[in-house]
Amino acid sequence: MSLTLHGYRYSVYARIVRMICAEKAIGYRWVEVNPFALDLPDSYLALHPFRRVPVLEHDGFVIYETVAISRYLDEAFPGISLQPSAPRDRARLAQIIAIIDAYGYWPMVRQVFAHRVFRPYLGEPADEEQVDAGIAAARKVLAALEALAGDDGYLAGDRLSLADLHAAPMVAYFTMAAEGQAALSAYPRLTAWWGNMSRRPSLTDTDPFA
Ligand SMILES: N[C@@H](CCC(=O)N[C@@H](CS)C(=O)NCC(=O)O)C(=O)O
Repeated sequence: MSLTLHGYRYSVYARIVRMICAEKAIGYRWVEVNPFALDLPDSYLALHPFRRVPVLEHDGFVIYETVAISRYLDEAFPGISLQPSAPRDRARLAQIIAIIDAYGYWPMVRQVFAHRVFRPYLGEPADEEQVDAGIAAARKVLAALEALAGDDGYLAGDRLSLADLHAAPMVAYFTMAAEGQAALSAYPRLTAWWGNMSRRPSLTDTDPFA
């Protein structure tokens, strides 16, 4: 069996896939790709025409888009199941992941984390307006997730699912910013959820800043 994950060490989307592999004890070969590089080789663009990471290759089967990769890994490999079976729980899982992708990634990662944490880390200037706009937009996402989260400490259903693993890398980056940490603390269910998720080995073992 050959499994290769093309990803960028700082990518939250690649980290989602790495967390799934960790939770299901799936071994893989990691190929580092910086999607922001201007000189991405044609061989990579043949795998991902939209110049993003991650891409998964499994015995010649190539797939990109994290939602598709996540479901494939959960369904094609043994280990704990990361998708509920009840239709409403499955719908909730899909809804939460869609909210995170459509409304959460940009403000939490590309505005708050990028401008408060990553640019300063690289010695580059931060844009305070981006941080402020990101916090304002992220509050709406956090409020929505707070309202949807389950009673058992997980986002969808009563146990760990792809929804938790999709959210965790983005919340990890968001809360590296003091403003992000403060914003999250206004939401008690999410704060309790994050208290547990932030200690999971699948998250801590994939921390690019550790
Ligand atoms: N819809 C894609 C999004 C992946 C994505 O945006 N990855 C980021 C890194 S976290 C990336 O490759 N960014 C490069 C860019 O924006 O040019 C997925 O779900 O896999």
